[in-house]
Amino acid sequence: MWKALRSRNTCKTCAVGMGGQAGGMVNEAGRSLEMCKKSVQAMAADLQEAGASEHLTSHAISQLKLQTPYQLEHAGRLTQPMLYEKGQDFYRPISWDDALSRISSALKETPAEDSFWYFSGRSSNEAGFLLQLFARLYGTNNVNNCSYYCHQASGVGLSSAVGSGTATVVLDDVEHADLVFVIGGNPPSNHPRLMTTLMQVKNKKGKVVVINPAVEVGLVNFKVPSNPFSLLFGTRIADLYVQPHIGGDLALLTGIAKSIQEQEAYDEAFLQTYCDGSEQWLEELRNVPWEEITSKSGVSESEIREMAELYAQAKNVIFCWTMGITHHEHGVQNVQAIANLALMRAMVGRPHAGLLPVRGHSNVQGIGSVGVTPKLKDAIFDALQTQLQVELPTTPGLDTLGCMEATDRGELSLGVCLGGNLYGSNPDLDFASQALSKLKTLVYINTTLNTGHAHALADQTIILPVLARDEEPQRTTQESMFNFVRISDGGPRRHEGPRSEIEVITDIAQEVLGTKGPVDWQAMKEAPNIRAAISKTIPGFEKIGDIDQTNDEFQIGGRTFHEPQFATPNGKAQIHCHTLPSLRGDEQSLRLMTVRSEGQFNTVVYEETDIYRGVDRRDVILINPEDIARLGFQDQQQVSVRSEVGELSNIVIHAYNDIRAGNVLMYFPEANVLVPRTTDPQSKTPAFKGALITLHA
Ligand SMILES: Nc1nc2c(c(=O)[nH]1)N[C@H]1C(S)=C(S)[C@@H](COP(=O)(O)OP(=O)(O)OC[C@H]3O[C@@H](n4cnc5c(=O)[nH]c(N)nc54)[C@H](O)[C@@H]3O)O[C@H]1N2
Ligand SMILES: Nc1nc2c(c(=O)[nH]1)N[C@H]1C(S)=C(S)[C@@H](COP(=O)(O)OP(=O)(O)OC[C@H]3O[C@@H](n4cnc5c(=O)[nH]c(N)nc54)[C@H](O)[C@@H]3O)O[C@H]1N2
Ligand SMILES: [Mo]
Repeated sequence: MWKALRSRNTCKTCAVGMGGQAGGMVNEAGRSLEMCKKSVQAMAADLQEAGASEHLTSHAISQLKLQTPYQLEHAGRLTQPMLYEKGQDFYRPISWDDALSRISSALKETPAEDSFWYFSGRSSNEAGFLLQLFARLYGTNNVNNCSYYCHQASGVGLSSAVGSGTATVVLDDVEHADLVFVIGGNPPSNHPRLMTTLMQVKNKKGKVVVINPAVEVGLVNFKVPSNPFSLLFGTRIADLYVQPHIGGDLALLTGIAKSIQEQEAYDEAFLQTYCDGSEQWLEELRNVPWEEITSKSGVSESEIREMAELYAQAKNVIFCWTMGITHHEHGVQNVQAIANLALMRAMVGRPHAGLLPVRGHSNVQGIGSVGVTPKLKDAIFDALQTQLQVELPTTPGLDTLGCMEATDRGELSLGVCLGGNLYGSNPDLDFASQALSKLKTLVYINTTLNTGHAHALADQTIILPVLARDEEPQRTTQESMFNFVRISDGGPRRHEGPRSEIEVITDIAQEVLGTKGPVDWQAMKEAPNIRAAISKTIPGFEKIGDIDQTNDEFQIGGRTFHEPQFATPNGKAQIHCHTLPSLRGDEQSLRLMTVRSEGQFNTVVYEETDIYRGVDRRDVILINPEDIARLGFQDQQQVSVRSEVGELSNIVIHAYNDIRAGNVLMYFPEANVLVPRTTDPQSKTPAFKGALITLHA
């Protein structure tokens, strides 16, 4: 374990960007040597014995369906291709040759437009680039990634504001900030390494403001493991902790802006010189009544003014946010409101200040950069056509939920999933199972088992076992949330059986498209050749072409804004105006957020306990005692939880003071049964934090 964690590979968990050539426990600034429990757990999962294949042959589908994510994950590594055919009770092992030829035949028989291609964010840039290229040459743009269930609203919102969809800052900027806003995220649990950076900010007398309907203990006080003082006494994190209602952020952020305007603490010259749209926005801020802001956010005027006061006094401010902002019907508007607030005080377009969406999977950003999106950026589309001499489809491609819905309508018949758990990460799980079960062929490319392998079965379902990042025979690359490209050395395989993602993709592509096409798939088996193609076609990735010689990990060009020159067509940032949405719900219903516990990574559950929230089981609903009394229930009572799309029975009420009354918390992925398929119209991100539920004895 120790050796594996320190090997020269990018960390497998979140996108803070640990590892690469500095070794798995060192950050981008090359400074701290840090442990994170989640990376140990993810590594432990990959260090598991083989077992998943036997698990599938010894358990009937009906038994697998009863198993928890924990049981499936702990069945061991997948080492053999597995096949399930409708009507059978069990999966059965098949040879690689058989699996690949079944997949190739299915692809040849299916019109390309009837297929979809889903990617998680664990795979390498090289595998991502290759598979999206293959899918397009095969003939479809139904290519998307887990970002559509994650930070898509950040990408769309940021692009609309500054012309580029990722962080505007580098790690060093955050370390120099004197104020950091942490909005809608739980980094102690989900981005532990970011806590070291927050501690550094605090140690230099900087301040942290948290906006979150729940008080996350680690944001109040955190023990940074790599710092002995912090480990013993803890580091106080939040200077101000504000609890809006779920979905109240847009009103709250508008309120802070209004207060800044009232105190005339905004930078009028900056807005006029470097931004478009500020006049109308300032006018609207002037007119929006405080009453509307407080009732739609659930935060008092005095608290909002206190936040604005801290903001007005700060010189270098970083705004970070996570799923509490994006998992809403107005996710893009939330992100735009954060950008407005930052721009109004010239906090974008210079060093030590800016916008930082705290990304999820370790390479989700890279997967998006290298073209795993339904619509390619024009520059990439043109470069692929001219540099690789290929002809790409121009039909519109579907987003992730779009593919699920088209599948349910019977329009798609073949799906390929590179990693992830498409079923388990979906809203409305019953629908997800029903939709995916209508496919003729479903291909899962995974390292371990998950709930999708039990609940989402096509006529023919094939699971291909692959190597993890640190077992790859060749080097691969990943991109962090700071737009920094890392090299992973790979390493020795731990099991006979799994193949490299690159090998699997090129084999299928060669079989389906033949050897005579414009792309030499045989040559693409060599990762440096893939990098050469990426270097020629993906803007900002030019340096990746020499990386095998130079060994230089690099910052992607054109994304970090240290000057007020933005990536929009006229170089100016755009300010957006919004109508404030009302809070959801009424007297009887409660606003539900579906979130992660400390013991899980997305749909993979490593342990049942959530140490931060002090909860030792997952079949719970965390409710403020006021709501329990008001609705006539008791702490620890078993209830049914209902929403417009589903019901979960035998859920235990857990009295929880740290959540704002009127709002409740349940764990993803179990609670996905309750989440409707409501999406943000601009980003297509489901409102995983915007469900309404009622309780029943
Ligand atoms: N240990 C661990 N690490 C992970 C993951 C994991 O599952 N486990 N997953 C990875 C991935 S893919 C991602 S995307 C990130 C996710 O990282 P987070 O976004 O931190 O994850 P969530 O658990 O969804 O937490 C959302 C937070 O938003 C708050 N929240 C909910 N609704 C609202 C709202 O309306 N407004 C505001 N202001 N806050 C709200 C919740 O109280 C909670 O603290 O973590 C990554 N890292
Ligand atoms: N209700 C609710 N739903 C949500 C969310 C929420 O907060 N609430 N969060 C959403 C978010 S932010 C996200 S990102 C999605 C997560 O969506 P996904 O990325 O689809 O799901 P994961 O659970 O991360 O995928 C886990 C699987 O990845 C496979 N895997 C791990 N490493 C590798 C590898 O190196 N290669 C390959 N090929 N496979 C590998 C393993 O087999 C494992 O079972 O869920 C979304 N769904
Ligand atoms: Mo995510």
